[in-house]
Amino acid sequence: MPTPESLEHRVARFVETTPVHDIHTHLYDPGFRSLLAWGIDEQLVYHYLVSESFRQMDLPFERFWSASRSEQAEFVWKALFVDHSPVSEACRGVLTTLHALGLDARHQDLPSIRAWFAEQKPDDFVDRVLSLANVRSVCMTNSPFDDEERAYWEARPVRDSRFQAALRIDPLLLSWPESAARLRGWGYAVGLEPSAGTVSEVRRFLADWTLRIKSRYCMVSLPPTFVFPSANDTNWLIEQAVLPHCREFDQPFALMMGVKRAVNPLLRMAGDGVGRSDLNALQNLCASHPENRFLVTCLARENQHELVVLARKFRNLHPFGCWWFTNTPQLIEEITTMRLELLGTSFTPQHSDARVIDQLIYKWQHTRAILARCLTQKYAAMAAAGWPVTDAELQRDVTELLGGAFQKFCGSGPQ
Ligand code: RAT
Ligand code: ZN
Repeated sequence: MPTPESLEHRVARFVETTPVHDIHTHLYDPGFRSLLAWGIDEQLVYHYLVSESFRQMDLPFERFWSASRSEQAEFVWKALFVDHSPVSEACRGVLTTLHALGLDARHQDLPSIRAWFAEQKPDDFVDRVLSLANVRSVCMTNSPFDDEERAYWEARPVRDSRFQAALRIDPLLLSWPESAARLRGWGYAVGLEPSAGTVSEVRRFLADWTLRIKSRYCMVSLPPTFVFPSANDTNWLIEQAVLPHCREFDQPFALMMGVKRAVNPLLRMAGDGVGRSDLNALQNLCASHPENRFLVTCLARENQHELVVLARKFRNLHPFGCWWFTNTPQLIEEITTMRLELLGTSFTPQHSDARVIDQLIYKWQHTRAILARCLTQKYAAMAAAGWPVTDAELQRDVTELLGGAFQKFCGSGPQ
């Protein structure tokens, strides 16, 4: 008689074999050649690692920033992998990724790892990574305010359906006077004040880009100082332009709350920090706009419990991901368990935030292991109370958690 498979093993099997829809990344459609980052040097200059490496080297900031990308990668490699043990989550990510690709980071030096990557064909590599990470599709972060990216969209690219678009509008909502000038330059007749004409032109801009890129949702990251309602540009733009736009296109509005940009400008894009958000703003948004849907992640650990409690009160609120500084094993486990205990399966536990396609491998391998552990505990507790989970139920739950609940929450959208 074969021994029955343990619950732990069964849950891990479903979590590993169910493809994920990754709902927020900074990856690009492989057709956007210069924008799609891959390879060991890109992994090493990931800003998560850059900020850690400055703690372990004396190098002046300017010396690092004036170095070539490959020299920067060498600085990081030496500081974090050679001179010290690669203990941190971002360092471990490089190890997991190289290991999964069949490379022995311990016994190969950086030049030989580079030589291996140099032999890969980009398109084949993308396929291999998606398959190793068991990722079905990813949402990109697409900004009309990024000149290099805008040029690709204006050339009407042939799309790879695995790479879905999300319209990122931070400059529109957070730097209105400058963005208004850019909109005028692109032919939208906006003024600085929220007149009916300006609002309708902002909506025309949002509609044009939603249709051009076939966006699934609109997205912004917000500082801890965000309040709603309030008499400022961010508020009238959200209330009069973004929310009506989302209703018209039957799409959620995604808010990433709690980032303090450029806490240390010497670190450039590695210099952002975290602050506790005032979730009264989110409560007010959800309560005053029940016909809108909000996808929300919070950067501060201190906001996680309040976010989950709010989601119990508002079904138009869908928590997602363990974002950036909360994407560490201990916090993922804490946050995911809390969400399961208070929301069941009606949330999306994780997004990868990958900037380098290779990172999909480690982000999902690490998250899957924790998700399986959290779920096993919950199913064991259910079994102890007389409700052993069936395979069909397990598959349904895992599918929901790995993107299915998000897809339902998104609605059909414009496609
Ligand atoms: O996690 C990150 O890579 C951050 O730099 C941010 O990009 C953040 O995820 C964001 O989308 O603003
Ligand atoms: Zn991001």
